[in-house]
Amino acid sequence: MNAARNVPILKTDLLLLHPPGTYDFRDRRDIYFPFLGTSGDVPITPLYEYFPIGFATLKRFLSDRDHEVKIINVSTLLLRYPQIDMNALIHAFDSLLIGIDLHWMVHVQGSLALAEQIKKIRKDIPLIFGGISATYYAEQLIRYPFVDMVMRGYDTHEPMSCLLDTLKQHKRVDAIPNLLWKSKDGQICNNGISHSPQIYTCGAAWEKQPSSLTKKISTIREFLSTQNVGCSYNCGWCGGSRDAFKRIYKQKKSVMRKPLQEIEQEFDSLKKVSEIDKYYFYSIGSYNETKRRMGFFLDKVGETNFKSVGYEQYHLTSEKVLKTMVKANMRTVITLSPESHDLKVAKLAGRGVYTNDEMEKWIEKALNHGIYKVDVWYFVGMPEQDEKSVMETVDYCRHLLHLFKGNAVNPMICPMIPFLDPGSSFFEDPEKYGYRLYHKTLEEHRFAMTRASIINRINYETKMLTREDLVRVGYKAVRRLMEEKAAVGLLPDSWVNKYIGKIDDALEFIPIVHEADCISDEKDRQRELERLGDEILLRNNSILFGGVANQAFPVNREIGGRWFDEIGWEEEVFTAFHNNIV
Ligand code: B12
Repeated sequence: MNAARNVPILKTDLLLLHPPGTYDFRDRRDIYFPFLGTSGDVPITPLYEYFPIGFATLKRFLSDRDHEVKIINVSTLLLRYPQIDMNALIHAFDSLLIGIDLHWMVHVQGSLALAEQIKKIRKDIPLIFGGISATYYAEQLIRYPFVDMVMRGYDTHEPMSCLLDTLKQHKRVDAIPNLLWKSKDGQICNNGISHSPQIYTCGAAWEKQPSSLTKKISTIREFLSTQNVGCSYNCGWCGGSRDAFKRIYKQKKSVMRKPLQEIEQEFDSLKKVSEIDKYYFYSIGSYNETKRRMGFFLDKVGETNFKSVGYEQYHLTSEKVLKTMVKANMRTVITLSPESHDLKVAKLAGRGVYTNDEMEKWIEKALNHGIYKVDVWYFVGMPEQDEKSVMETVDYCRHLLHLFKGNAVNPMICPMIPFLDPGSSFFEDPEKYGYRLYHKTLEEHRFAMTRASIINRINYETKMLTREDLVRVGYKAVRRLMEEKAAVGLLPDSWVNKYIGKIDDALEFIPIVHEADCISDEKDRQRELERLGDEILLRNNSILFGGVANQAFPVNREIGGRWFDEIGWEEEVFTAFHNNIV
């Protein structure tokens, strides 16, 4: 094994890699990443650095069965240490198996390019893909020459354990459930999907945090929790909705729940995290929980001394539950996502279960009960939603800001870009819902993500909004909303002015890049993009670095120390060897 250029060998059984959305984004002069990540509420760059929470549960399940698991968040690593030679790292891998997630489709280019690069250097290590998009596109994915296996399913714990046992014993993999794999002579073999447990097997063990978390003091401290997988609700744009889940995983049931003892174990591990009182705890999917299970969950939240807790809610939470939430944590944040102020659009988006009036009355009650904050999310790209409707949503946000002065109610808006989720009902039957798809296959999506223009990367348009509109109207809406927030004093003028300046720059520069990217003659296109290269790079470097901002907190905070910032090696390796591995 070659300990290339001073990177210590990273020995483990399973090495899980989370790719950046675009590999290798550093020094790219031919892809423009405009300011304004497409994720509003979570603190990430346009590389989408969250890895699937399933990495954490896999690590726990497999470690308990004597399989060593290490995780590298390649995005985090390259953002924090831009000089790193990725090839040197790949040379230092020493694992039985490498796993790459293609959970979110936005990682399509990054995951495939990373796999290709690894295979060029390390033919000796088998490579497996997993995640929602990997399951949806499994048959297309396995055809790439550098992909050896795809593990399908929403719960891959047991099959992955069997696979590692089998690899350790040098046996054949033809009995591993859910596996799609290639034999040595390149034949594609399908083991079928027989492992579909009616529960979600396992929680994470949070007490063992990446070294950066315990050694660095970062301003972003959060944990995330899901008590189930799938969804009870059926939003047509969502690749994890009730129908999408059933379709993708071929299931009759649409929600699989974590056993209560697993939830309990997760909380026990959280209680052991040092300074847990400095962490925000983000609960997603508790809207899928039954009353009894939600009660159990809230008891556990109450026993754990988080700094603050956030719950995403589908309906307007009952007063009884609100009171219990506040009792469990004084700084409770509720996130509502009506998606549009217009009830007709909201209903078509799978929401619309309360009117604006009902929501306003509810917010008042919730705040009176001691709810600390209410975030209200709106979306751009929904059926029957035109530019006028989007701007009226912003007008409505303004109304909310004035009605609830102070910072307790924070409306936000986000364009649904770059992708309409593959596997969602709108994606499966676009015409029926007023959508048109530009990219359908895995390869079309991969190629799209290499396009210089964000407009060309988008995979859909609606009857009401073209791809250009989705970007322009989406950015304009965010811009106006930020102005409204400055006007009511929710955000400081200086932050907002800086933010708006960057949006304006993006709104000006996007059409320039788009025009160049649409030149049909390949040589002319490249020449024109090359001419813009310095300008593109300058802008990319201003967002792809070791800091991150979002709409909710529009000021850069340090990357590193988030629960998904695992980097495989000890942090010192990179600080110490930094100069040598350039
Ligand atoms: C919780 C959640 C989040 C959390 C993060 C969760 C996390 N880190 O895992 C937050 C809020 C941060 C989030 C963000 C985003 N999300 Co989200 N999210 C969800 C949600 C609600 C639940 C996911 C869940 O419960 N997973 C279950 C957990 C327990 O397991 P798991 O992580 O899936 O892992 C298991 C398997 O998938 C598999 N597996 C996964 N990866 C791998 C890799 C290998 C090698 C193997 C073997 C197995 C494997 O094995 C694991 C163990 O069993 C779903 C909706 C839904 N109902 O599914 C959307 C969903 C997954 N998100 C989605 C999207 C689009 C996003 C964003 C891109 C949105 C945006 N524009 O910003 C970002 C991406 C963030 C990033 N990567 O940086 C889409 C994905 C559609 C698609 N196919 O692309 C979904 C389906 C719905 C939606 N439209 O919002 N999300």
